[in-house]
Amino acid sequence: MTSQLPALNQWVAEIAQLTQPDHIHWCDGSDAENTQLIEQMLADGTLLKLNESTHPESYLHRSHPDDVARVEHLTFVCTTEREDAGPNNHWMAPDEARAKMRALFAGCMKGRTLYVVPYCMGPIDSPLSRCGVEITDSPYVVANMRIMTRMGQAALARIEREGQFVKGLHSTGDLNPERRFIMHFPESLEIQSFGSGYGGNALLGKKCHALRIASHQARSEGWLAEHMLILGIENPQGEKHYIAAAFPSACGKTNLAMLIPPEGYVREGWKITTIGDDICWMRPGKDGRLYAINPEAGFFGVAPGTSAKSNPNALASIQRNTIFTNVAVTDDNQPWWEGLDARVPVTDWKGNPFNAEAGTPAAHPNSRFTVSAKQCPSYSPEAEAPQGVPISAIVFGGRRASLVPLVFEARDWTHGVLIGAAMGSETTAAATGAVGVMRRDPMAMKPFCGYNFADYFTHWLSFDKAGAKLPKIFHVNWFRKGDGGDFLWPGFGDNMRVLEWMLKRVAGSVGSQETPIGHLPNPADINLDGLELGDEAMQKLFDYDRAGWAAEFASIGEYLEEYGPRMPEALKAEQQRIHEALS
Ligand code: OXD
Ligand code: MN
Repeated sequence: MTSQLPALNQWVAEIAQLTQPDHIHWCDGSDAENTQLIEQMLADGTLLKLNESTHPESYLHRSHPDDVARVEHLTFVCTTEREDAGPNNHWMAPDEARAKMRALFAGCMKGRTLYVVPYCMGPIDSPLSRCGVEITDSPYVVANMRIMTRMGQAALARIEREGQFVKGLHSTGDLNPERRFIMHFPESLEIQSFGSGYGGNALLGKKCHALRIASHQARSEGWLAEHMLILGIENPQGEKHYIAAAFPSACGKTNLAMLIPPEGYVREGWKITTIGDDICWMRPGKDGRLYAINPEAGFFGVAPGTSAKSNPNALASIQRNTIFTNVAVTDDNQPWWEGLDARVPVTDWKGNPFNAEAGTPAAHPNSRFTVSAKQCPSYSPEAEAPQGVPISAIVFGGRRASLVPLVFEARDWTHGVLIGAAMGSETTAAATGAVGVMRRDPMAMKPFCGYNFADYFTHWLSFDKAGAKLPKIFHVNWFRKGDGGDFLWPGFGDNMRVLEWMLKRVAGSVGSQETPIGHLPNPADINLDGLELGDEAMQKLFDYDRAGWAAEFASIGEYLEEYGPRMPEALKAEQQRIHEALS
């Protein structure tokens, strides 16, 4: 097969010439094709079948033990000018990167099949969607892309119509970490990834396209590509609002997106629906509001910690038709991970007998499930709406054991952009490297912004113009700890209480405490019925520590300075104003 687009045929032919595959397969995304690929992967051990009666049509994949997370130190943005990638990215000159990758790709598909994977990020008929083609030699990647994107025939038809697509080239190579690179060429809309089969490095539609390349495209076309979940809230009167929320990887985006409200709320008729759990593309509509789509079609969620208590909707979603990666297995061949339940698995994520005494986890801390969003009980039909959903509030949040209160609201858009730019969080297992180290992660985009953060903040500020009806911006911290080291806020379903307060602020129906860091809630305006929060919790969740924040703002000032003269004056002025107010 070939396509009706000469540019696509020619690119596939060039790559085949370079990589020398035994076969070329154009993916149509059909059930028959998927079945055939699964059978092939079961036969060669790439997939293992899980318990058919408890988890029908579900499979386990064990990745190479050195290939279990995104590799930020091997991820590059290759712009002509180094400054355009910014201090937030690793940079390599495009010619040097192309030569390096050419050498790695030369002959790398001998004995393998080259798969051509046309995909669409976003509903097929949405003007906000963008398409790409991934060439890969991994059937595991093909099966995952089929779940995570609109993949196959319909996407190819749109690509042929539009004539434009992001070119992604991927090979698992020999999985040698010394020969692993994830390169982005935003100026020519290209991605090249070699030496990893892990999700974020290999499913090129996700982080590489929908965030790094798309953020660059969005800047030039006047929209935003963000690392945000999107959820819908319906109140008992039937009014619907949509909230987009940015949190760093493995900080509970999937849990918040699928939240089940506390009993009292359900009784009153509140409902949460899920549009997306990881990525949000938004652009101003004719009425001046921001309209958002989820460019993905599935969830690539972190398994550990997912349970009937923490996220019943996610657990219900992954009982069938699911690909699990690097989880443990029980004696009756069910997938298992830390935090799921009290059972003890027999096999760990590497396929070795599990020894509970050894003190190491049975599932990899970054083990994942890949599942179609349509299987989620809270999935909203609005996720398929071509025009997207209007956003009422944007939420930024990180993991902060100290200092940062439960919730506060920005005074205006510029202040909100500063709140996003100043976000800090403790690192997690979603990327290789130390876990639990506090780092600045502006808008949760540190690993994903395809250009200089200073230009990115300028772009964010530019949305505040005549006629714009922008969402309110909030900051939350579900992870505040007490002096004894325990979390002070119950989190999960109880986060609904904070969302309800946000909607009251959007409606203008409650006041707040004005402070230099923003509007803090009057605790009486947040529904805390049924919670037992002690004095320490009330004080740390709802108050702010002036001296601590003065030090934080000094550090935010130093951080902004790292970006030099490109950093927008308006943001620096906002930082200085707040810093002075705190002194
Ligand atoms: C993800 C991540 O996989 O952020 O979503 O790492
Ligand atoms: Mn993510």
